[in-house]
Amino acid sequence: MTDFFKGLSQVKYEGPESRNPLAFRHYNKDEVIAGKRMEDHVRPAIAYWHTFAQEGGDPFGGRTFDRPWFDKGMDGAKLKTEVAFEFFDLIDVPFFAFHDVDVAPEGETLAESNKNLRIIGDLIAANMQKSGKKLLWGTANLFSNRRYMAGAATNPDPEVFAYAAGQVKAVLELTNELGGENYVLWGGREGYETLLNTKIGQEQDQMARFLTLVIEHAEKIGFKGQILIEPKPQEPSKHQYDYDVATVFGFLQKYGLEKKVKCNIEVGHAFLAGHSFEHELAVASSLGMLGSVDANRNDLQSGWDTDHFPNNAGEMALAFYYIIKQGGLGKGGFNFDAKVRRQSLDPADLLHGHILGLDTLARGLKGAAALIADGEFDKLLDERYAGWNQKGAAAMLKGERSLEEIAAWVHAENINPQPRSGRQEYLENLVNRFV
Ligand code: XUL
Ligand code: CO
Repeated sequence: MTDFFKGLSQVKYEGPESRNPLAFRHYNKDEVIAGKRMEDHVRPAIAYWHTFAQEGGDPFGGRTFDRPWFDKGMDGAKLKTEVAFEFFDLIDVPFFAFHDVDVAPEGETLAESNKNLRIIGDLIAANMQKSGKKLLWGTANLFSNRRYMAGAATNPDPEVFAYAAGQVKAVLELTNELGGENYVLWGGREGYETLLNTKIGQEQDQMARFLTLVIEHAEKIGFKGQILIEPKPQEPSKHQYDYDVATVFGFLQKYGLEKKVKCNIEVGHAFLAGHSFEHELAVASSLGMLGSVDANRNDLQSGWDTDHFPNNAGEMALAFYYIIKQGGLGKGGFNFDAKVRRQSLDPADLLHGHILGLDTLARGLKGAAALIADGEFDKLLDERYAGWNQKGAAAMLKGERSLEEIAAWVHAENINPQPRSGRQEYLENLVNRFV
């Protein structure tokens, strides 16, 4: 036991009236909602990078957090592992997620980095065994080191591609050994700053080759988890190739990979792409691509990817609507890709952030479940499209009518469509009843 969280005890559900700031008011993991325990709907995960590796810096000033594992090499990494598992227990969340460099320091060579990762990987495995905590996903950091400044898979230098492949091999194998349920590839610096030095087609071919290598190796080592791509339109590159769900799907289809990969959708990334979070979820779900979620929010005034903790229950209700409708996230979950602000120095602040996130998700989940149980919302949606169930319309959709036949039908029946209200405000009021 370390003394990092000295004086703090496990966060419990105390109900909406509780005045205890270190209690859940809405997140009650064992409460059954729409036939499933809340925890099994949400499958929440703690992001190692924001919770234990983040230093509190911003572009105008460095580290504000004082963590006893900073700058301490492998001894620090070991202490960080112990503290991480103490945190998973305090916040009582079943999953976590990590990049290689979050858990173990990078070495001078790939061999040295792999050795560090292996040592900490064994420590993580022992802690998982003891605690019953599970790995939602693993990933490789292919963007922080300067070798990746022009991308990893999409780098003009094939040696960088090869180095990144070596790095992913090690993290994918560790993820597999730890029973990870997903492996995530976020684009990092796969994109470009200026077209003046960039061959887009060449870079896309490289990215597809890299992804294919990862999929093949995952199959070879018997990895049973999902491979996920996390779309993001900009940051760190001006133009990121995995712009949004639709762009990722088009890319995967071009290279015949759309059945092998799903998406990890992040709230803040959806906003950066000019979409709402629920838009990205709805598109992914309709394409069979909704795999997992990175839960957070952006500061909507700054227009940056600020990774605040979620605080909008209404937004989460619409998100859960699509998740419940598709029967849940399967192997996916809600990873809190969110960080406390740079002035939130205390260990307890890490708990406050995650309590906010979990309570917000719980309120959203309950709202969506109530909206679905009530039934009017789905009924109105079905009614809006009911015309398509009629024989002639159904035949038209199936491709059984030519343009000539359709035109003839309009003339024969004297069809003259009358506009109907889209009832947006009615629907917004309906949603408000449950959120
Ligand atoms: C970056 C981001 C990453 C990925 C994992 O914006 O969201 O933290 O989730 O690499
Ligand atoms: Co993310």
